[in-house]
Formats: sequence, C-alpha cells, structure tokens
Amino acid sequence: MPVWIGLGSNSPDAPQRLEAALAGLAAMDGLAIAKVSPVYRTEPQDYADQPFFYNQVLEARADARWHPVALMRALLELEASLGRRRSPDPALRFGPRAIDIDMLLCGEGGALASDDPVCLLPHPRLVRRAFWLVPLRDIAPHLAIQGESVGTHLARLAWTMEDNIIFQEQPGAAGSLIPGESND
Ligand code: PH2
Ligand code: MG
Ligand code: MG
Repeated sequence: MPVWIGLGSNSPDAPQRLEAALAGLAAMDGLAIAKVSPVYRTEPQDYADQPFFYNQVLEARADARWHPVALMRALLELEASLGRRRSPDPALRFGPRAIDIDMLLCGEGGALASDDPVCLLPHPRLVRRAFWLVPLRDIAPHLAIQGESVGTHLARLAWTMEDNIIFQEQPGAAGSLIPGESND
C-alpha cells in the first residue's frame, strides 16, 4: 500500500530533525521509502507567531501487515522518540514543534478514505496547506485528492514561492478549522 507522509519542524535544528525522521522511517520494518521531495521553508500556518517551518513530503510503500491505523500509531511513536513533546495547552495545538510526522494520503492513487478518529484520511487539512501540496506535487502530481488534482487544489490557495520559501496567506473564516477534526 502506498502512503504519503509529511514531515515538519520549526525547531532551530529543523533540517537535522527531518533527516532523523527520514532515517527512522527508513528503519521501520515493512516500510520502504520510494520518493522524497525537496525540503521547503514555509510560512507558519494556523498559528502565526512562531518561526518558519521546514517541510518535506515522502512516498513510501507499506507492506500488508501495516493497517493505516497501526501505521499512524507507529508514526506517533517515532515522533515521540525523536523528541516531540505535546503541549497540554490547546492554544499551542498549531504551535512550534520539534518534529511532526503526518499521514497525508494512503492507498492506490491516495484514494483510501478513513474516518477512524485517530487516523482521518485524507488528512483533514491537506488541501488548504501549500506547505504540503507543493512538495506533494513534486513527487506525485498524478494523485487525486477528493477527485481533484494536487495542482487544482493548489490553484485555490493564496500562496507564493521565492527561493524555495513558501508563503501563504492565512485563510479567512472560510478556511477555518472544522470542529472535531484531528490528526495533529
Ligand atoms: N504544522 C502545523 C501548523 N502550522 N505551518 C507550516 N508552515 N508547516 C507546518 O508543518 C505546520 C504549520 C501543525 O501541524
Ligand atoms: Mg501531526
Ligand atoms: Mg501537522
């Protein structure tokens, strides 16, 4: 089963954190990394007052023993082992993070849908984040997300790129969070 995973960090050693996450994923049994996007620097979204992030997307093949929910739990464990500490303060849900490993899409063509509360697929905020869609387009432009191409989703967002730095205007009320959605 193909799976597309997003990495993010805005700690001072972010590039090393992304490398450690890639190495950790490569070392997982039954998971083979197939493609890796460039690393982008990206303007923080959803919580503006924090350093710019480094983001990257990769494509992996998970063998049959990996149910998406089990894979999601393994990704959360890998995050924790790489120094991720979750703040109990809900205001910091989108705040600074040492390492974030997010499952973005799963299944052939990214078509697997899941409403499992620990593993919503497609990732509920994927289509409004240029910091995921730009690197995803680099490695998998053919994917359809909810029936539309990565490029079509990107064309709806107010974003620009300069020297591999992605800027995006914070969406207004229309782009605000759906209460209850998750996969942080
Ligand atoms: N992750 C968030 C919140 N905001 N902004 C950028 N640019 N990159 C991220 O990875 C990111 C974010 C919550 O996971
Ligand atoms: Mg996350
Ligand atoms: Mg995230």
